[in-house]
Amino acid sequence: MQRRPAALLALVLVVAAGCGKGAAPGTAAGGTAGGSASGERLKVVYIPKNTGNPYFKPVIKGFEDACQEIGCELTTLAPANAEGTSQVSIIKEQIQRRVDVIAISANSPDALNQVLDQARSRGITVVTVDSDLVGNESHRDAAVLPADFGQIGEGQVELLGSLIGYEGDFAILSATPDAPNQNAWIAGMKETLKNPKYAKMRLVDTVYGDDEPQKSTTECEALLAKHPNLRGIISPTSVGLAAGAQVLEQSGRFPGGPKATGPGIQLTGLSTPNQLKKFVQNGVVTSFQLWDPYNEGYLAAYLGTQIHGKKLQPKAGASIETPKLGKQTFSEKLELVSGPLVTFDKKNIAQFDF
Ligand code: RAM
Repeated sequence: MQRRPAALLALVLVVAAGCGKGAAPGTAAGGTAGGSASGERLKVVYIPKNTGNPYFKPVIKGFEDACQEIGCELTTLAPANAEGTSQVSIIKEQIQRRVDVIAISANSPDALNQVLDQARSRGITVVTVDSDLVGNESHRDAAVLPADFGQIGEGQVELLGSLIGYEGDFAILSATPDAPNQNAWIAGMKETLKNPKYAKMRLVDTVYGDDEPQKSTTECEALLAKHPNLRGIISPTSVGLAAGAQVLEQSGRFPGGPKATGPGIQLTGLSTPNQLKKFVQNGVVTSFQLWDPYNEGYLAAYLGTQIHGKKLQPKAGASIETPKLGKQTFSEKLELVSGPLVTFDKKNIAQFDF
């Protein structure tokens, strides 16, 4: 996992501030290795899930750095919300613009199939990043995932289990109901719960904050009101976990908190260290997990441009090598894993800045 200096982080914020639907393209200059046959630099567009989510800033920074190294031209455009069809019109515009590579963190496992097929029939390379077309993988060329999707769900259940003594009611505060990555991780959690080790943990509710801070806050407050015996919450979304931590702090029901019943409620999930630092340091959240989102963007830029330039043909067992991340090998579903999954707690969180 990389620890990037504060100066670089500030640059991310400046560049990302200009990103959004209709915003001026963020263009990274560089060498010529990513040039098309005609000698022009390859045009890469990255489409995150939505604007205003700090998670995507380091992903974008990874794309920018890779495009500097490769010599491709990068544009980032995101819809205002993470609803299932919100990315369709952006993809259509990018087909018109004749980009070479579309990299996308998908908001739906299937609503994009048709428009992505259209893009590919025009010679555009399509790679997914962070959120894949789960079950519809044939509509993209390849994917970058942060970790094996099954393992993320398993890791989350094990982490919560270790925090609550493997016993008690818990709920999930997710992103949107369609989110392909969260849904795959939740499926992994449910599978894991079948293991006798977790027989005394009971999933009592799953709610959706839509990766919006306000909706996530309201949904988390409702969970606390509805389930007085709740021992834990897993929020496998950076937006949900940050909002949930705020709610739990205000409720006083965190472990050792003024309104805690017994051992209190353990809130965990996936979020960025910078969003959670304060809550780990003041004891509202004990531990949570993530990977470095930077690696996803960095690897995806190499993946998309190498496929487009016919330097790489994705197939199971084949591999790609990048200057910063070394060698990675494709899975059966043509996924690359940028990883690693890291657990953050009071002991290590100060070391991370993203
Ligand atoms: C949110 C998004 C993203 C996910 C992280 C953990 O920012 O839903 O796709 O990877 O959480």
